[in-house]
Amino acid sequence: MTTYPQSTVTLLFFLSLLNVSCSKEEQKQPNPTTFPIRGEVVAIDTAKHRLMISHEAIPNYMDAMTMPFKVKNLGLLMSAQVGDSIQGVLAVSKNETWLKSFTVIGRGEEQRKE
Ligand SMILES: [Cu+2]
Repeated sequence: MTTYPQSTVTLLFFLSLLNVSCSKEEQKQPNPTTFPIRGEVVAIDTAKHRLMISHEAIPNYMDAMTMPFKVKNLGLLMSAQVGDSIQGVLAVSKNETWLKSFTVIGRGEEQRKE
């Protein structure tokens, strides 16, 4: 059996730690494609981290429709209210699609009454 010097073993150990700290997703998809998106929030599902959005057509990606979008950042998700108009950036990787960022550009009926 071959024995390795202690320094080599230590180096390999740290390299393996580095590897674990990078998610598989990031390794496979370092640069997700992004598309601008505009739409209205129809429903909010904080448990599943999803916003149901009635979105306008996204050139070169999809037609206008109502569908759920994953929002990874819970704080961002909570910044929206049902009825809000939002404008943001949709990220699309090989394995997933998610709403990377957005800003509320108009408050819905419910909020305007208050
Ligand atoms: Cu869609």
